[in-house]
Amino acid sequence: MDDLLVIGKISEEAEIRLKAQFILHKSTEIADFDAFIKEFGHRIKAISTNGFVGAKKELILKLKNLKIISSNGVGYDAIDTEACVSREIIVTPDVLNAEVANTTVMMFLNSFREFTLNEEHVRSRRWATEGMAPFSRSPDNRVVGIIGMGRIGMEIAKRLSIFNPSILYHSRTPKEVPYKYYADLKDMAKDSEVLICITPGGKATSKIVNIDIINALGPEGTLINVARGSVVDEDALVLALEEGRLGYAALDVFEKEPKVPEKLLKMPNVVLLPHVGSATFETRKAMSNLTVDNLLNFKENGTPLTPVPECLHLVQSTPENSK
Ligand code: NAP
Ligand code: 8YV
Repeated sequence: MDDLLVIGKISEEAEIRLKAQFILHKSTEIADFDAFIKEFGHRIKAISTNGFVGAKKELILKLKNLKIISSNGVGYDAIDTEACVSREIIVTPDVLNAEVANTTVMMFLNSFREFTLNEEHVRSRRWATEGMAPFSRSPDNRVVGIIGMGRIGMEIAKRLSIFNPSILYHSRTPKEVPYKYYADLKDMAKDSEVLICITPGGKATSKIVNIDIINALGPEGTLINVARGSVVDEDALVLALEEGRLGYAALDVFEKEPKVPEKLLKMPNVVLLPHVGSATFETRKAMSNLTVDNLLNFKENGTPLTPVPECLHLVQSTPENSK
């Protein structure tokens, strides 16, 4: 049996399925990790991890016989792709598109209809003492710019359609979609009332939403980030909200999770979520199943089901990959 290093928590069901095919080493039960690597490192052929913890370069380089890293999630910015040139990275795309899009729609609605503030008006008893809560803005007929028109971006556009938005989008290449394409992000920000970030994280998208983009979105604008904290310049965002150069923000992701800038915690015009885009029982179960299916398929046939583009050449190379 091959040895599998499990980084982070996995479900009971996943553990049972994996145990039937691998010798499991759970990082949560390893007291001295360096000693573990010295003793067992050469035996580890596979890693199971998640989007939060990923797999660091130092670890990947130490595991000489590592062939595959299976990550529970679609973003793999926490896995060092450069260190992985000869190992496969697999993720769990598509099974979470609908859930992450639902979360985004909730953030969009909450930004406009201010449910959190309205709820607080009731809980604090101000409804009884001060009367009706202030009006909020309608989510209907807005101009919405989506940064990243991929699997999730497309689902967001689809699910927002009941609010009759004009959808614009920015990505590196135009897609076959019935929305207006902007090669220039700043031009799109100028034309948008709402900007939604749903690109991968990592170097290529680091702080692409910078002060210029935030200023272009403007004092009535709403920024929604469900991508990665790294995509937005968080300091510039906080300052713009403070100075009224940006109207609203709804954030599911942050630069240094689980740390959230203190100033944001006190602002009434922001919606803050603890990275729960895909976090429902149903979707996390589907993601977990796909993480396991990938590993089992790799073990049986040498090919994972959903490799990331950087690894396609490895998948196509030989059916003996897992040997
Ligand atoms: P995807 O299908 O690969 O789509 C990514 C989109 O981003 C594509 O349209 C791509 O188009 C665009 N893009 C990539 N690099 C770009 C760049 N440098 N500048 C502008 N656009 C760029 O990915 P997905 O499945 O939709 O997932 C997107 C991301 O969402 C994940 O990587 C993850 O970080 C995040 N996510 C967050 C949560 C959460 O819980 N908050 C959950 C799931 C996923 P081009 O290649 O043409 O540029
Ligand atoms: C999860 C995510 O929070 O898939 C992603 O990229 O951000 C989320 O679905 C995370 O990956 C769970 O492991």
